[in-house]
Amino acid sequence: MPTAAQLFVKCLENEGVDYIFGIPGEENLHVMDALRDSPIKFVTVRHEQGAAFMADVYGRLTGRAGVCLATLGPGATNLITGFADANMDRAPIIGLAGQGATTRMHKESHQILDLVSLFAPISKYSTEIVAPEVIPEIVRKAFKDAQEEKPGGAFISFPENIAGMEVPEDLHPLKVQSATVPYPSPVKIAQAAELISKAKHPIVMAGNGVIRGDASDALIRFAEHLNIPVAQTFMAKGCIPFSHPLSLGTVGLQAHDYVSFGFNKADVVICVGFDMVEYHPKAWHPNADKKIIHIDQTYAEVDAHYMLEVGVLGDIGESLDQIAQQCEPKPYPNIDGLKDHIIAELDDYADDDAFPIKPQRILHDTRKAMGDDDILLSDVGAHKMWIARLYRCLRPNTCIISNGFATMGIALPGAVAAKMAYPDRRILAITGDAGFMMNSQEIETALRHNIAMVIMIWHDSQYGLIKWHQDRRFGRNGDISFNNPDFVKYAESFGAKGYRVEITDELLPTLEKAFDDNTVVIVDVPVDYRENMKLTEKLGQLVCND
Ligand SMILES: Cc1ncc(C[n+]2csc(CCOP(=O)(O)OP(=O)(O)O)c2C)c(N)n1
Repeated sequence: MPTAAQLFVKCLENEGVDYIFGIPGEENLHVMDALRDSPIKFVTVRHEQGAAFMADVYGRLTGRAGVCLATLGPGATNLITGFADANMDRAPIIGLAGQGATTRMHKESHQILDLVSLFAPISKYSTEIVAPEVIPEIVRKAFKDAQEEKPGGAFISFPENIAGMEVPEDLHPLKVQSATVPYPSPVKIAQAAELISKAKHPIVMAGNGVIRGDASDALIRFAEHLNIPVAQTFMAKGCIPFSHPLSLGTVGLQAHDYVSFGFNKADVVICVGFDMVEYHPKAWHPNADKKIIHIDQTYAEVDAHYMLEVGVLGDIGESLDQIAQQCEPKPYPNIDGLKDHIIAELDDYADDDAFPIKPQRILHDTRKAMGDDDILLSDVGAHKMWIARLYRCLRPNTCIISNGFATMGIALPGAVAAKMAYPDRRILAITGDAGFMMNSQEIETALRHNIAMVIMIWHDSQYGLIKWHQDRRFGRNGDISFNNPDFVKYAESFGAKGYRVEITDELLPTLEKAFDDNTVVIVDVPVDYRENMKLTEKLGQLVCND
């Protein structure tokens, strides 16, 4: 008779799981042994946080839940940060942890923690397998909850004594039924169309829900048919190409930016797949005086600055197409000036050979090195703000930014998962030196799995974003500096390659060489973060004339 662990692994196979990222432990020996007979590949990592970030990014890129595994107690607590990141960034993720036997869970006992309660606030579903026969239901429910809108985390604690129990041969995984997205209500479609028809200056605010809902093409059709400009949140980059004449670029930097002029002028804001965990409505709607149309698969969150005029629930692409059919096109909006500033910011620095290198020049050269479908993963810090503003993203899911939980340390392990999901694309992690050191151990994992990826470190020996905030708020800073290892030698000590850029014009050729090396390569890039406060000052002086 099969064991409960074998049935569990069959259920994972049934869900289409390709990889499990994790660290084996004593309490999941049965599961690990069952994996020996499974096509699922186990990716042994060097820290459970790395596993959770890999599952996070794998889930975000594929729409299928990424799976991470740890042992009980300290293994499970190490999963928490990456798991919480996935949950708040709306990436489907399954967390699996071993647990002590049910016969010792009622008392103080070695390494035992109430894991179900620990994961409850950071997941949509958190449960324990208390009997082998419920495994098919638990696994199906976990994947269904994790993958359906809004996606997020599902956690399963698997006590070791249950995992070793025998189960009847006729217990099978449950059938996977694909989610049906509801059709939008014709009444709501008509209301939204009427509001847009009457609007003088409508604007679209697109969020990551557009990409998750595979509605990017519909969004472009909608914008083109009605001549409505589209701003994107950090996590929606690429839902409309930056180069599209109706794309306003990215919003989300709390400071006043060029794109926000579009919002100042707007009377109707059409929020499509927008998620306020990313960008608080108060930041773009301070006077709560505009009419909001919410188009999404799920209900809008309540917020004093996000009171709806109309909510259209259901398939996003379908909703956009139907609304567009019921509206007359608007006159072409006068928006050229807004994006021109951003384009000029990049182009003006194309030949800037000052050293250390300015963020604008780094991103200019980075764009040149990356093909349209290649994937850039940003870590969290000042570099993320520059990437969000200036990286000209052309396709959905080609610039991955964590902006729900906004967790440092995601980019390097995320890049490992991105390469596994898309082996034929160039994968670039851009990270600060602090975020890099948080999960640099996964370089070894990447090398062991023959993952080719480039890790570009923006080197300033400081928590750059925090210095920026301190300078901006208080005009002085402190407790933000640290020392770094020699990143080139550090790379080489793993058996990876390392390059230090010492002349600005070497950046692009170094990046090209790094990709051609076809292994794990660190590119150490000294960055000139004096540009941070210059940007703050420049944006602070912006005056909106219309
Ligand atoms: C895990 C985690 N810890 C702390 C923070 C708060 N935080 C955000 S950015 C930042 C500094 C990042 O420094 P670095 O990685 O060097 O990037 P830089 O800002 O210099 O580009 C900190 C401490 C966070 N977002 N995530």
